[in-house]
Amino acid sequence: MITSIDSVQLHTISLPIRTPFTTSFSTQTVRTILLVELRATIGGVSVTGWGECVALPDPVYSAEYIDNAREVLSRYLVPALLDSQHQHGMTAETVSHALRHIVGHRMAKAALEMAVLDAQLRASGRSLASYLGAVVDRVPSGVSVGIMDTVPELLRAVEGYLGAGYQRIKLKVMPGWDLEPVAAVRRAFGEIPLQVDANTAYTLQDAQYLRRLDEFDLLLIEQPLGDEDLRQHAELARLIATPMCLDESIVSAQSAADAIELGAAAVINIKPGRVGGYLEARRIHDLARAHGVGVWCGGMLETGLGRAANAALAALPGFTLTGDISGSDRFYVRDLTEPVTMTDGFVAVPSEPGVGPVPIPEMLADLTIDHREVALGSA
Ligand code: NPG
Repeated sequence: MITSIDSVQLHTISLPIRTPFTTSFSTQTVRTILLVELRATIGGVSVTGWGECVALPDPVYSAEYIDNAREVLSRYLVPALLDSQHQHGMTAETVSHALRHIVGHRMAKAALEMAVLDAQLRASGRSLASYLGAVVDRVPSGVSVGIMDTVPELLRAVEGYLGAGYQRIKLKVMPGWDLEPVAAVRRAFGEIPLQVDANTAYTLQDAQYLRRLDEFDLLLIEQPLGDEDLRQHAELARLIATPMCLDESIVSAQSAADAIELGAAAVINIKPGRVGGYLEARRIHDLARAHGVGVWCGGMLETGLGRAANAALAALPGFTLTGDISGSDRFYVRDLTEPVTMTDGFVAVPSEPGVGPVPIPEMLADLTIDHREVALGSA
């Protein structure tokens, strides 16, 4: 039980990305990230917990964006947490309940829950992997490859990742960049584990066109249609042979249950930030496993903090597909934390107390573009 929350600070950092990363919705050259640093007293000991918010600077992947996450944390979520803490006491497991009257804002809520969970795990000397129920000490590493200007450029990038040891390639696709790059990668690299991600770029009218992807024997097609198009994904899944995977559409265990029941998802990409935190992520894992639906852990270009935490989640038994958990150096020359490394195609599951490695103070200072302390008032 947490005795008191003593301070909450919000850091916004800007981390340069090695080479521009293009998806169907944007091109990223820097990753701007909001971090939550929460100091709490637990069992008479002062501990600091860190949370990473996966929201992007603009509302192009989901409705949330960084400025709004900062605002909702300061104005609503942190005050609600304090209130609940004073009235009922608090643990990481009660955070989502304490915040439930605030609608949506799952990425902001996830960051706050992650910071509380980190503090709690550090106070008890426990790793996230042990807390969640990890069954392996390393997870296979896949890589997400952005949309490029030319096919030869794409082939060079894929060759480099395969040479580095990545076990699965995910190609970002969109209208105008789909059949040709997929065919070229299949032709050049043979039977490698390959999948595609459309980030909502198609409509159901494209069904016959998307069917042409079937001949490439892909592991799955991820989120071809809009985030609210559950029924249409189910329809599309009946028209194509490539297994249907959902990302943006799955925001909770409820939406996962609906998608499974409707036949809209043969596979689910679980991103803890998107679904409101690691605890909801585990619920979705449990639900999917009970229904024989495979899951894998997605990525949002996290720093080492969220990346290591994702590796812990991906070590649960239902994560039967290779996730987007690449080494820090896939995106960053220098990470905020000690880097997460990919060795022989695997990323180690951290066993240290807490959710992941803490920010390196000098790196945090160098990368910070905004810092504010949330006024805790007299509540
Ligand atoms: O390895 O962290 C990673 C990136 C994986 O492609 C990836 N993420 O839609 O899944 C996605 C995509 C993404 C990136 C989404 C950034 C939103 C922001």
